[in-house]
Amino acid sequence: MNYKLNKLSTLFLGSVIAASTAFASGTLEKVMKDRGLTETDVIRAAKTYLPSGGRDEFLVFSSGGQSGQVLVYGVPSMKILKYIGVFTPEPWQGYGFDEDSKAVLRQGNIRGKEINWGDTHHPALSEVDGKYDGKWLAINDKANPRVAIIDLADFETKQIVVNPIFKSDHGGAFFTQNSEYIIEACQYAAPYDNNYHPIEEYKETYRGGATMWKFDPKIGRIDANASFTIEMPPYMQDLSDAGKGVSHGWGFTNSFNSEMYTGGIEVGMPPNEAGMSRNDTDFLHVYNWEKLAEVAKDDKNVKIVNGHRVIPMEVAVANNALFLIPEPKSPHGVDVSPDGEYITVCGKLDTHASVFKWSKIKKLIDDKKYVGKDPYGIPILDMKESLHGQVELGLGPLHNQYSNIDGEIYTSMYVDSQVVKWNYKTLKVLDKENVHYNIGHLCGMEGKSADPQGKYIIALNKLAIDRFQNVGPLHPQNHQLIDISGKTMDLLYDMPIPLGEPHQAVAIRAEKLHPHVRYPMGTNSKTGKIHVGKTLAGQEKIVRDGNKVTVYGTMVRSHINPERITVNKGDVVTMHLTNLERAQDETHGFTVDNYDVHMSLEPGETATIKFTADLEGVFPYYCTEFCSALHLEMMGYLMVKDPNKKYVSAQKLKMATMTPGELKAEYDKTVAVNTATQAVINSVVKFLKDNKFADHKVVADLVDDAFAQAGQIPAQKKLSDEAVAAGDMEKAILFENMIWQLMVKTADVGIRAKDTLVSKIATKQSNAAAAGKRAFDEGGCSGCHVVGKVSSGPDLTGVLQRHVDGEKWVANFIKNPEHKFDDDYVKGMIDYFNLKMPNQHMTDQEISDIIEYFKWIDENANLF
Ligand code: RUQ
Ligand code: CUA
Repeated sequence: MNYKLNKLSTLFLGSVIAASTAFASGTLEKVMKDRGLTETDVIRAAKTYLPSGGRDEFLVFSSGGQSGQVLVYGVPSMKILKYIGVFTPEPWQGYGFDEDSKAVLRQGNIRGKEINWGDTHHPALSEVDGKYDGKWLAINDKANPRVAIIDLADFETKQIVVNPIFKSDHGGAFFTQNSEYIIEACQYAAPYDNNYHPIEEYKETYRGGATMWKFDPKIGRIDANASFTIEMPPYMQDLSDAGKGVSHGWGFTNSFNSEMYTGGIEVGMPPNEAGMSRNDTDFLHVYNWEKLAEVAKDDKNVKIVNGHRVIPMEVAVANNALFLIPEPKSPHGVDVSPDGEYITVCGKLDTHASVFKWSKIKKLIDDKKYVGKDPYGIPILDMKESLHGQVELGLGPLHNQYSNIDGEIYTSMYVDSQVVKWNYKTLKVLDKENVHYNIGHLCGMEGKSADPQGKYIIALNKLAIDRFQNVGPLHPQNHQLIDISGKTMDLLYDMPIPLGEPHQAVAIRAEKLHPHVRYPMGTNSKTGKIHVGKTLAGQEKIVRDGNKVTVYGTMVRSHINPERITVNKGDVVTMHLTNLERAQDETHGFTVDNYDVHMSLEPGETATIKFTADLEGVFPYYCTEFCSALHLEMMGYLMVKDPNKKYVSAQKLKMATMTPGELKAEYDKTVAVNTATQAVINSVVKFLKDNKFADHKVVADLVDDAFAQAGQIPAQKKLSDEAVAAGDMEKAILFENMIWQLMVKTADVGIRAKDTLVSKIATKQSNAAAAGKRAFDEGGCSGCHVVGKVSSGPDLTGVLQRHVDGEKWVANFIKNPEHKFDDDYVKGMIDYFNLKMPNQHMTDQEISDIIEYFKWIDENANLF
């Protein structure tokens, strides 16, 4: 009865699928017509489409703005791949919810104050000779002046450094060309010390500056003690860039309040916006950080503020290492060309881009040719004599990126909502593309490195307005992908960013990144060292010391060891857990209900949670990743009892037990199932060996994973046999069940290995055969037919040979099955399977493709 019901529902389901896929499948023209797409739409779609399982050419690291995170997505598909917790707790990854990541997040405390958010602005990739090496990512927090370092070996935040003297920053992070230093320039000038200074003393006691964080590219950490700040006037320093090539060793930082205006609407003064943009020009700061790094080493040259080395302006000036050049007012971006010779400044209140030339600046410096000094005694160079030229671009130019074509530069126009392509050498405007709306930064492919890759520009738009479905008054941000490979730009794709306001994003060729998929067993991923809580299978234990309870536990599919923890109310509980998995992507998460703790354990990782068990009661703990078919069983109990309370033990319920005969029967049944499962595993292993799996690295890795599971079986078998010998059949059954679990896991990975191997060694499918496979799967055929196996319908391997003029016979049968229901062969099948082949209403094209697919199956029949 059940069997028949099953068949019926399959048949029913098959026809439903057939009906709905009649729309889903079809020719390109039909899809275009149904969806109202133009040919241009389809070309743009094809340029960004990434087939399932495909890989993007570039990865983008985008600031997550007010989320305090970094997000990672692919280009050209614009598929989001990851959010990295940086300045903000990130629950999924346990960032800020386990002790090890808290240790990183809390490095960002300011004067003892916990800070749980950040305003991330500018990510930067580490460089060698000005080119990205794919090793480290730095990003700044404007709100709480900090810089964080992310390791691209695992995309985790490893370090946060607080700027000890700034009260905000903006012009960071920027790596120098061999990652010697990371520049972090101030934004809103403030006193360096932590004392009160009235605003009337702004010019005397408020300061800007540029901090040069010493970076060690080998270990990927900032050395705060070897870092220093170049004191600068309170001009509100803005974006910065490090020189490269010919200008290597120098830094460039804009400013927007050389007026040193301090507002005061509440006392009847014009607002900041009026006073801070009064002058026609502000100052580009030009400084020789390489020389100042030497200067800073001598205690005589620095003053120590909050434990940090500061080079006073007069020392920098005396060493010929700090200069100012007037630049059009209220500028924003300053971007050094790939060769380091041209420095383009865009003033958001000026319609021009100004291109400064390094060789001209350098000559003025060498000749000591100044046009004057600012109130702080810093020499000023002549703007005209420093300029290569200016170009009228439009309203609100902000930022620049470079392409692989010499002289080609792309500028974002905030007010005009455009990207302008022009040439900074010939100073000619080449093309303009509208974006939607109010673009801030733009991101070229390695577009600010010494080796820009061209191809695409991403517009990081501030407003989306009408571009997406309305999701309430707070709209997503909008990243728009633009194809720049042609003579004119072409806007391809909109991606909503629902996380915060990204400022800058940086893109790198994906092949430069080599992140690992597992850690050496017992690694603390935050330090890269072996974790003090590393625990291997068999070493699990609970250690008590007064009111301190320390758990050394493990997680592996599909159990947590230990499964019961009893503590007293008020105990401080520390749990170290190690994920024993070696298999790729077998993460286990862990939480104890009600205790606000969570961690994510990647294969090989050890991490720690800590809490005071201040609530009495029973608290399940469990694995938070759906890691296997028995994930729900991956749990245990924390029981917290009050030592001052008397607990009356509950009446013991006498559970009904099985007779010895029943137990023996269940044991035999379980063993029989295991024997049968082992036979399946053996057949897979034989297939893998026969087809030389070791020749394919991905397959060999999967086979390793499978054997890691299978390797645990003998130990369980031994325990089972011991239980039988001791007459404890109940226990023996449980161990046999455990063996079955291990077998299922082995088979699961083994079959994955087999499928992967088949895809490696099968002959390549023609386009028609691939289309046929799609039609076969989507059209509902696969509901009853499994290739290589008799299932609810016959195996179709060799079907074309089963009939005279087989191709035609099969085609006719698919097109019109009812006509053959009286055919003797078909009749026999209907009786045998107790179902009739339904008419799936395939088109002639689909039928002929399916026949091609059948031919491909026959060519590879040995693999199914
Ligand atoms: S800056 S666009 Cu940090 Cu332009 Cu925001
Ligand atoms: Cu481990 Cu779910």
